[in-house]
Amino acid sequence: MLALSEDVWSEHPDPRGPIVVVLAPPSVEALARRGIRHRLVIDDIDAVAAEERCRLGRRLPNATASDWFADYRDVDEVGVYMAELRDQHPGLARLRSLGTSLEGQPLRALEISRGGDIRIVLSGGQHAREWIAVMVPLCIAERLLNGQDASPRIRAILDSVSFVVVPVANPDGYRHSWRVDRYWRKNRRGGYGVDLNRNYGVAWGRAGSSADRSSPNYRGEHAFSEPETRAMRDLFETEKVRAHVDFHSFSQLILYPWSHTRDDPPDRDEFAAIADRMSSAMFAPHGVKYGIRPGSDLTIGASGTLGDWVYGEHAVLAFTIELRPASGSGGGFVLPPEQIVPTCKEGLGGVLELAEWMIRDASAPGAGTGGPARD
Ligand code: 0X9
Ligand code: ZN
Repeated sequence: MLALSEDVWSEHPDPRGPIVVVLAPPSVEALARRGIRHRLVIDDIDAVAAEERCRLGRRLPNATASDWFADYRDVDEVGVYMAELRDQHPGLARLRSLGTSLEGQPLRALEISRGGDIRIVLSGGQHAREWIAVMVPLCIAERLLNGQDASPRIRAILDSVSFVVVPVANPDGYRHSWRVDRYWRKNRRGGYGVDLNRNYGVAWGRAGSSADRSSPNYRGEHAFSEPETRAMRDLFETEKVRAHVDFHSFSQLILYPWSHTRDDPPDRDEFAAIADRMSSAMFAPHGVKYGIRPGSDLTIGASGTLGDWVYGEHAVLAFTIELRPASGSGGGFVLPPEQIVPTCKEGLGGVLELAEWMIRDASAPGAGTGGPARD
């Protein structure tokens, strides 16, 4: 089955469940001939991308602040918007450069801090085509900054928690997915690209990653071979981070370590308890369900992921959130723009819940002595 497919779009939380794959028409016919059960969820992914492109072409330039999240934004627009947020909130927001991508683009982070010493990193866009995973962390940053006046809850969180938001962790791939290939996943190394979420140094090279450059899961020459993953490594190595959410799409899942092994992580119970709260908070705004799983539960494992590295190397509580849609029939990576703001509300709900958990955890008796995986 997998041999017929060029690209797995999403896995199923049940290892025996169906996966969403991209197939050329002759391969679809081959499936039928072999009697493999299947269902067509999107007839023509190129037509879907062309329709989106057409819409984006008609979009008015210079979106105003109030409609910025009405549609997707390219890497340059994201950079300008991050600078605007910084300018609107001097003293609270700071723009940082974490490094430079392979093609020379800045790896930008927006730091939101009133001095709170619990640090949470929110990242998105490791996978170029997952556009909603760029918009959501940025929109969460916007809500934290602009929502605090009206929200005592956000103010209380910002008293204790500092956020570092990296919405475009793969700027070259993201630019390529806007300009050339909507379904591009990796960075742009050598034109073939490295899957950044297989390039980290915990279990690098193991199952669920590929040594083949043409694979969507190509892991690179060695761990941290890519400037984009080295920049993230430096971020986690230079400051003590307590929790991390890496946004992806799609499948509506909250994943926690490990992805590379079925062994339970030392903090399994805490992960499951936090994820449970996050999932409820994400359900609250619109009744949309986000399932909870260790990453290794998915059909195919993954080795060398960012989440496994930050947890395994730095004991950071690491979640990977797969945003909307639930499945390929919801559009896959091409999520309708009307869903950006609702998906952001869900993401914000999850992140606020995580932040409050971390605050309670830090003030609990014995806090700081840590569990088995903490220093
Ligand atoms: O494969 C990935 O890197 C993530 N999924 S995505 O569809 N956004 O590419 C998930 C990583 C975690 N886990 C497993 N695949 N087990
Ligand atoms: Zn992804």
